[in-house]
Amino acid sequence: MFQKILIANRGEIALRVLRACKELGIQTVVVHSTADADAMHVRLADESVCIGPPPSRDSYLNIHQIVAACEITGADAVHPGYGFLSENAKFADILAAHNITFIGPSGDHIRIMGDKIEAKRTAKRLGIPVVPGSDGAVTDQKEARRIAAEIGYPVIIKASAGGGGRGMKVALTEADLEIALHTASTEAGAAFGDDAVYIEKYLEKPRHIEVQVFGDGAGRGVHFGERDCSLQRRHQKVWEEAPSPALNAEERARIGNICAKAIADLGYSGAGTIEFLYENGEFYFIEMNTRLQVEHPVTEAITGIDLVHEQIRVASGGGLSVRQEDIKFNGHAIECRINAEDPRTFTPSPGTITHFHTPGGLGIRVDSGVYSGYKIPPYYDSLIGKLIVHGRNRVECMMRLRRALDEFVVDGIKTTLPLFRDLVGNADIANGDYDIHWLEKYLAKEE
Ligand code: MV4
Repeated sequence: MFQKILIANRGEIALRVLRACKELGIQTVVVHSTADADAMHVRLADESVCIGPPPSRDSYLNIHQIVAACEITGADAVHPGYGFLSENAKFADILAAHNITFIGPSGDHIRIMGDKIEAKRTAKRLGIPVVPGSDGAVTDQKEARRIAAEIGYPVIIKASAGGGGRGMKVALTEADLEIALHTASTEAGAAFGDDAVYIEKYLEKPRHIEVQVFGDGAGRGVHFGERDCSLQRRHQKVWEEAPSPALNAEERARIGNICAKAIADLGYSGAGTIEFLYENGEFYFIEMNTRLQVEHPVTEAITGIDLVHEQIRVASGGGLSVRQEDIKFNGHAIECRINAEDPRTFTPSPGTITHFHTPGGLGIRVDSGVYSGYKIPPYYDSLIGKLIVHGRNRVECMMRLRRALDEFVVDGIKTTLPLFRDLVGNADIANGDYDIHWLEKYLAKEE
């Protein structure tokens, strides 16, 4: 087991990882920018190292500073959290070259999944169902027309270096295809330095369902069920839940087992998320994330398993603590992302939190890095906390969520809490009847 882990992140996830380290009796080092000297994770860590000025590129993304902080403190492993360097293959490789363990998959697996064409090719080879489309990059207009005619319109053009909704163009008919292909490719070249694009059938009203997987790096793979993350705005998830209201136990087991086997065959190590679009009873792979995700607590709530403990165990060579048959699904969980933002326009609202009171009671978890009197710096993501509610079933979960939202107090700044108070009373949400476009349509109506 590791002696000392360096946490290369900030905010609620830095605290989340710190808690897991404490439970496992591992010493903690955090790195922080000058803007985060007063942050909770800095106060609670055994050691802290200031690695630079506020802009992320000079601090949380500065690989050399982070490696130096490891050398100075004698950390033997790095947990990257999510965002920042968590899916940076070069960072994983550099740490390995310094004999520091990256708590995550190999640089090669990160690289494969970062290239969306290569990721899709790999998924297909491993037996994961993918969206019908081009087999690799498309450059030629004639070839694009042939593929689009074959799969049928509408089609979507995606950047291979994109992902998470960046660099996509929809072509409703052949008349749109030439411009869509040209713009997608030009924009991808400018944004990512890689103009490779591919074509897929455009699914019009899917849900976003993702499967939590883990590999032990030695040929074993398991799944921890799915999360439904369809409620999002501009590719930012707002509300996530597990299990998906759209799936039954057979569908869950079928897609879960396909994913677990794929992870085993890939020889993958650590936590991963396989993202699907789900429409008319079918799953279509879109991307794989090679990190722990923001919404991992809903999976923890319904399985009772600490996924950060598992990441640390696997990275240290101790293997997974569970076999597939040990993973049982219990009840329902919902996560609301509390952002320091206007609840209608989502404009960031940094500033001082004058009063912070979190809900409690059975089935309530709040993961947050803030406190009363804390001043939110304007330089980073606006996520200040997550409310995760568990119940024996979805109805109980929703009742408890409504109650928890009533107890939550965040004064001094605007937050997305009022949005959740509206959503929890909405009939479509109560019925689990929503797709990836539901929230944006709802927000447009409310204006
Ligand atoms: C799609 C799609 C429809 N058809 N691919 C957006 C994020 C990126 N991960 C993939 N995305 C989409 N890919 C096909 N073939 C619709 C989206 C999409 C979306 C997906 C998940 C959650 C929210 C979304 C919002 C708009 C579009």
